[in-house]
Amino acid sequence: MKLVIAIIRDRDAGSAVDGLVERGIGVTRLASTGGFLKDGNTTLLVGAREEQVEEVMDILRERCSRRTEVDIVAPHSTGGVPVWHLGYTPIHAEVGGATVFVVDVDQFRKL
Ligand code: 2BA
Repeated sequence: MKLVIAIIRDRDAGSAVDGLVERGIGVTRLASTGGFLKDGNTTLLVGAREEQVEEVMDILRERCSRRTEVDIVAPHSTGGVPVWHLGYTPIHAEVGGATVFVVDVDQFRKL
């Protein structure tokens, strides 16, 4: 048994969850926030048999939009300085696709 932890864009989450559920693969959807952009994203927890992992990857590949580059202007840390001194920093980042961790599951039980 494996646990696939996939961090994806919010806009791709519905389609990815539907793709997994349609194939009978269990999934839990969590609201998360990226540390760099400090923007909302979605984390999927997918418990899968070892032989299902590539199927999960295929669904994520198919359902999560391709990576694109974005330029945004984000508030930078105030480092304790009062908020009216908040500065803004231009950030260039690649977004989209999926960041995926696959970990071994020691036990999977439903009690
Ligand atoms: P964020 O941390 O908000 O990062 C969003 C995107 O910003 C990243 O996309 C990457 O293209 C860029 N980025 C992140 N850190 C950077 C840095 N120090 N310098 C320059 N650019 C940087 P992804 O790599 O696809 O990551 C998407 C989201 O996946 C991340 O959102 C974070 O929530 C998660 N993530 C990525 N790598 C992770 C890791 N090693 N451990 C845990 N979560 C991770």
